[in-house]
Amino acid sequence: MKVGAVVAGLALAAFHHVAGQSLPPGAETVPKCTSISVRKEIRTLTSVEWSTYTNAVEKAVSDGWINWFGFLHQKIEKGIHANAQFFLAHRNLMADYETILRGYDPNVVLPYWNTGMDFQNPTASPVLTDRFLGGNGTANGGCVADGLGKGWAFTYPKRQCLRRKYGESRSISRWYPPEFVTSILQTSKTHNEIRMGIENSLHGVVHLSVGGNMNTMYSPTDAIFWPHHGNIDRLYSQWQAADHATRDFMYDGVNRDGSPATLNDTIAYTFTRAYELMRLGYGKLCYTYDTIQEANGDVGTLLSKNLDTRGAPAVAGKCRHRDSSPAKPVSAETQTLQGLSRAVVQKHFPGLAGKANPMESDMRSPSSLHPPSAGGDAYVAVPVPNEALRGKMEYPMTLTDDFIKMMHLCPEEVRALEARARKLVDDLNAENYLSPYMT
Ligand SMILES: *[C@@H]1O[C@H](CO)[C@@H](O)[C@H](O)[C@H]1NC(C)=O
Ligand SMILES: *[C@@H]1O[C@H](CO)[C@@H](O)[C@H](O)[C@H]1NC(C)=O
Ligand SMILES: [Cu+2]
Repeated sequence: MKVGAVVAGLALAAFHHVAGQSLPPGAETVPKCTSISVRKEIRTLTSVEWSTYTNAVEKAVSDGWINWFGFLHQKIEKGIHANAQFFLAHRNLMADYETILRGYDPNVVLPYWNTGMDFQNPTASPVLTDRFLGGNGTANGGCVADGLGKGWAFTYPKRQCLRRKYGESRSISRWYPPEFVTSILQTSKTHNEIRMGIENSLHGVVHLSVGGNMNTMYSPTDAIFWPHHGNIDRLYSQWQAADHATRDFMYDGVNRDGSPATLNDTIAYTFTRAYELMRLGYGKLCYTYDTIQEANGDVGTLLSKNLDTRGAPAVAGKCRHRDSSPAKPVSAETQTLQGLSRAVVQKHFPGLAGKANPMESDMRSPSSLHPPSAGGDAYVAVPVPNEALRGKMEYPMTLTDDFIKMMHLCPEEVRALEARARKLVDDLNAENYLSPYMT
């Protein structure tokens, strides 16, 4: 009893208090980045940004790096899925991948793909066309023949082309709508809750329904893997940014071996500890996301790809301490949720019942995919919701037992989350809701 109290006291004393935050042991040694890049939605890249990215990716593929990432991911699969390390391990993998790409071109910034915006008809997404990542595999061996994945070939795990087969074991129909993602952001109070809520839902259905390489443990060999996981990391980062003081170092749940997760844990197959990967803007995580910038009311910085924080402490401060930020914009899309009945808002979107925190919304304005004139050659789409679909949102597709097994997911957790998504859809339809993404 007494010993326990002393240990707890020491642990507390060891926390460093910096700017209102308690830093766990070790975290004070992780250096602050001197330069921050902004990861953007893939559709909003200018043609120069896109070719900077794809030229580096093509070189990494032909040099065999992509084999390495496929191998590594498969090697550590059990350590990094369905447990506490999911977000941090993939965050780390992406940072390493970006470092490799920057060896070819230092201007590379990883994009992300907001799959929620395409939830209603994934195969019609412009992202899955020749303009971006390419589409379904062809009849010729299932090999991808357009977009970024065109003609890719690997030696791991055997000599083969990049394959996709839409819906090979579950039809590629509805994904998870931004409304569901928003609900997860607003109701998750622990690291484990946000991890389960994202990993078991949109993370899984994209892997499964694209099929081919994406439906294997060497999925980093598909060009889709990286922008997809960029999106997963974005949502986790946004959830953290909604309450920096509490969530920047919130880490809980269990590791693969059942031991409780701690910030001093080593991430599977690395020398990197959890506390080094918790906070964007520190250590190897020198980036943020455009949606975080937008929610900060910091849209101007999006005009420049790299936000250099040297000599601009006001901007850096604004990104980190939401209390010092000016009033935040709440998008028109978020307002459509606020128009729902009190019962539905309280049940699914409790964050909207009080003072809405834009970080906890994934209801992104479709017009933000229409970037300012500097990116005038970017993809332009301002979808218009279809009145005929009011009250007709459909259930998201579900995971297969085989996929759940391959990903080492907990079936009860997955099925409970799927049921929750169906309840959300039922409740929205009962109020004759029209999603701005149902076009
Ligand atoms: C973290 O773990 C290492 C051993 O793996 C140990 O040397 C170090 O003291 C630990 N740090 C803390 C703060 O517990
Ligand atoms: C995807 O391509 C395969 C052939 O590789 C074809 O059998 C399948 O019908 C296609 N799926 C869709 C949804 O287009
Ligand atoms: Cu993974």
